[in-house]
Amino acid sequence: MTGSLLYPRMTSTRMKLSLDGMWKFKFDRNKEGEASNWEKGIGKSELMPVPGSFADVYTDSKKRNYCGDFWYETDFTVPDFTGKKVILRFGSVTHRAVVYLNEQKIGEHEGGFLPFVFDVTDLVKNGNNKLVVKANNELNEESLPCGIVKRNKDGSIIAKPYFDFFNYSGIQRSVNLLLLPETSIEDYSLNYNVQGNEAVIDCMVKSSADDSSVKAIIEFTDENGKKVASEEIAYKENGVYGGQIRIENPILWNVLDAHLYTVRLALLSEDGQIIDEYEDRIGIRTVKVCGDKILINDKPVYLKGYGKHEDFCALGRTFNYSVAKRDYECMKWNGANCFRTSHYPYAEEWYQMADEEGFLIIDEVPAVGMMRSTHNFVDAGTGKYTYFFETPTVPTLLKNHINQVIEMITRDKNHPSVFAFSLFNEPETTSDQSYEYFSKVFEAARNTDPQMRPLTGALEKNSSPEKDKCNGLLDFICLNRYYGWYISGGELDEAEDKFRDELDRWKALETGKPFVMTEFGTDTLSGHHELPGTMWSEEYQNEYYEMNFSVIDDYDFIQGELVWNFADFMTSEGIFRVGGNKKGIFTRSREPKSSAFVLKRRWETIE
Ligand code: BDP
Repeated sequence: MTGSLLYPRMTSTRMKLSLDGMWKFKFDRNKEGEASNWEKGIGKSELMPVPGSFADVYTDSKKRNYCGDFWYETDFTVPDFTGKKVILRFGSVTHRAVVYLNEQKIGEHEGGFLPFVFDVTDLVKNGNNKLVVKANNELNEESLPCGIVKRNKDGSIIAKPYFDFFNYSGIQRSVNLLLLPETSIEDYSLNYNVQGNEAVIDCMVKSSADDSSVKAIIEFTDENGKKVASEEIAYKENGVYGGQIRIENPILWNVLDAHLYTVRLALLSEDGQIIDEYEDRIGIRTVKVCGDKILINDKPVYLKGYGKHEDFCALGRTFNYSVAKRDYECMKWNGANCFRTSHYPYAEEWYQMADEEGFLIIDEVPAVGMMRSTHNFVDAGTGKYTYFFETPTVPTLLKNHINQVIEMITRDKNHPSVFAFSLFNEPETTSDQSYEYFSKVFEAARNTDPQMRPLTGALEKNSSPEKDKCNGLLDFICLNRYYGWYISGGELDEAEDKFRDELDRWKALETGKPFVMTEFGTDTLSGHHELPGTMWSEEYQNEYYEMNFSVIDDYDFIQGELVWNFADFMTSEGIFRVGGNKKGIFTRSREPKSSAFVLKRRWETIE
């Protein structure tokens, strides 16, 4: 993969052309597409929305659950691009894609939740162009997220995820063509140091050209439209520029009190002509972990909020501004300040909205399912051990994991909302091999993030204080625990004792680190009431949270509570799920269960 992961924007030098719409679409059950030259055109087909997840538009279960290769095709015409380069950008294709333009393969991408680009200047034509994508949504143990496929008697395959969310697939995010200057800005990063009433900003700009005669300028404009800094930064090497910019009396970005600056980056020719310019919205803030506290702008923050999913009726995992806006409104209404992008990086617009709202995000890579279990949540704490990190698939998996960590951090590093990266969810962490594996993943992340943000990962119950080998890698420790649901369900007194006992054992370990509860919750059928509360009723969900909060409040090293889940969401079918996972505080259509009011009362009163 080559090129820039910058969010596609229009500026005076950049044009963005959307290729979204209805594309031709076809399943390739017998994997005949390549042999039959579908890259030249997929032939008889149907229309499918792009962006979109194909599953829930269907009424037929074979199509909804389809697993394997599937193809998309569209035609487009480009305006005159003389003197420009033409970049093709996919927001994401789940889980992997091979892309053909005008019958030629232009490249491929592995990983279903991150963008990729191709420079197609030499292939794109005046007049009609044919774009064909061969996508694939199979799961295996060498790529993220992990799972397997099962072959049916008729030769078809179905996905068996080692995770608890539906395997939504397709071209799930926007596709754009970008017309850019030949020499263009490919990347930038900022790192903030606030000293007294001055922000010292380390700036990096990457140009596509290794040409020291090209100058790079960075400008910051505040919310009132006042330019507060405008400076040239020095050429280093290989197209990279670097320098420091100082801003007096900066207005800091803060939790639920967002203040953003517009940053303008420009490349100029020797005689001062603009070659390329790019604009973005950034926030000046610092993030540190100090003892058992998480500090934003040197002040401790307590995280209140959710683990979420990108999930909505008919849309599957497709980004939709109205759904996202509703989610932020619901989260603000009940006093949340944070969410985790469980269990994969979300569409870029989620982070832009968090930047504007002052939300904190734990940004998670799709490293889920590393325990070979479809019922992680049930197996957690049973001592189940699958030798996951002791199999021949590990080297390829590690390569893919590291690639996706690097792509995620590269894409998301400039968002003030992103204050931490989560590099796994509930893997086996009790072996030396798991430690060896994750130390490489963490090292890659530390080498990639210019802001050196805290790194973390969510531990399931087998990763107990006595057995876990990986908590030393984490800057703060995230626990997913279901005392009162999977453990001692229906017996909240016993659940409370067990929860306290485990936290006492973590305390005894004296990690000196902050802890965050990243998952706890109960499946609850909206509108199902019982007195006394029994499992699945709204009353039980409320009692469960009251119990968990009373425990959490007794442990000073816990610096956050992200309940599971913001809303009910779709999963694979199974005996544990009724129309999906029902642990939402809101229903799938975003109406509150009564627990939303319990959280509101609590989160509006605790700091
Ligand atoms: C945990 C997983 C999460 C599940 C949750 C649950 O991290 O993805 O949805 O349990 O059971 O094991 O609801």
